[in-house]
Amino acid sequence: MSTNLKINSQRLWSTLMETAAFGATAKGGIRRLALSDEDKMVRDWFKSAAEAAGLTVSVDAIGNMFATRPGTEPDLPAVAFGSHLDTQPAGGKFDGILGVLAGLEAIRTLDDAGYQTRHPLTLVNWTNEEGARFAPAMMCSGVYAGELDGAAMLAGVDRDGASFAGELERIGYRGGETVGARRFAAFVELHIEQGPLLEAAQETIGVVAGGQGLLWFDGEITGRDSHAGTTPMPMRRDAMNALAAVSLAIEDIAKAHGPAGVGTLGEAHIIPGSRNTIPGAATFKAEFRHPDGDALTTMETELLARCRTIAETRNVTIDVRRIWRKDPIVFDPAVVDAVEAAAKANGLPYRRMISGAGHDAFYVASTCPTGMIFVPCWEGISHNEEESATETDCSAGAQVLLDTVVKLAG
Ligand code: HGY
Ligand code: MN
Ligand code: MN
Repeated sequence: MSTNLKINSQRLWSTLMETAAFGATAKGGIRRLALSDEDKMVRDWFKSAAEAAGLTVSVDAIGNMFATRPGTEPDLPAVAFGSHLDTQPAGGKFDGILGVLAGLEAIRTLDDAGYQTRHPLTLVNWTNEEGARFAPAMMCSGVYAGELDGAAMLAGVDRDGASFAGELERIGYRGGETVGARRFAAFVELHIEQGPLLEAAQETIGVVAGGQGLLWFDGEITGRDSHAGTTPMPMRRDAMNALAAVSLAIEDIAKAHGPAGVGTLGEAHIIPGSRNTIPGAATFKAEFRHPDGDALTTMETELLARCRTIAETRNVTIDVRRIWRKDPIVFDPAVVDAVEAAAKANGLPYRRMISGAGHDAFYVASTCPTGMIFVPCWEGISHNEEESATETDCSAGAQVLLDTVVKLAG
């Protein structure tokens, strides 16, 4: 199925390196939190690059950016592709960004060839996929899909109290398009695997058949501040040690539901934060993931039970609540087959697999036939400034994306 349309590897790579400057960190990564000044820089870059490629750019009321190329049959729904441009606090150059810039490269290749598809094509930058500054992750594809409430998301605040709506206004990307107004014929997302399987197997393409489910929790622990020197150990109501017990309980539960189950307590604050005051309070943010929805439910039940026990034995209160659940998803067989056919036609070693990481495609899948393409990343490392991928693999992924999109768009 490989068309004679060949992406320009060097041009793709140079866009990846150029945009890595927006939020570049000293260690070679990117800090580009959603709706930050750095996010604005890359959005502005993306908008002008898209318009220079002849695309019409529209922004919806929650900041999702849609860049559309006309097809020969304008009444057909667009075939869409893309990903996200925001990053983790200490993120890498490829997570999300590859999917957007490979989409731009696909458009540029079609322009060079003067090739027009039947369906219009729409390249998408989804707002706030990471959920690092404003929870949850995959937020604005979730609102687009009608699975997250837009007003509630706009009212959300970051740890400094800045509101999502205010920040969206500030960077000038609170657009006029109604969220969810447009629907696609299909959506394909290219992404680095963010895990070790493809690299270890020396395979170039992951034909992604689905994704595991996620649970996110927020929690507060309340004990009592007291003097580190004078308070006998049995009398302490130490919120830090209760926090440690909660974190180890999350690890226990994940392992008990292994090997697929995973659990992380990734963010915490202890109060008041003085070496010689026993911490009287702590807040934490945690998550579980599992490919099976019932197992996720059991993991949540077990966590609540463990928190009750920890609270009683340590004489603290623990308030823990689930703030987000995304069920496991299965991608559309026809789109998955189109990705597999493109990998085969390009003679690329591939495997079918499910995604351990969450992606905007997980939400878009509830609105139209959807699939994903993975390429390897170095040692499977991601959400890390050392995240890296090779030009060869990125270009192979972009080629499979182009061929898949052309197949779906006619
Ligand atoms: O958390 C995730 O899986 C995604 O990288 N935001
Ligand atoms: Mn991502
Ligand atoms: Mn990510």
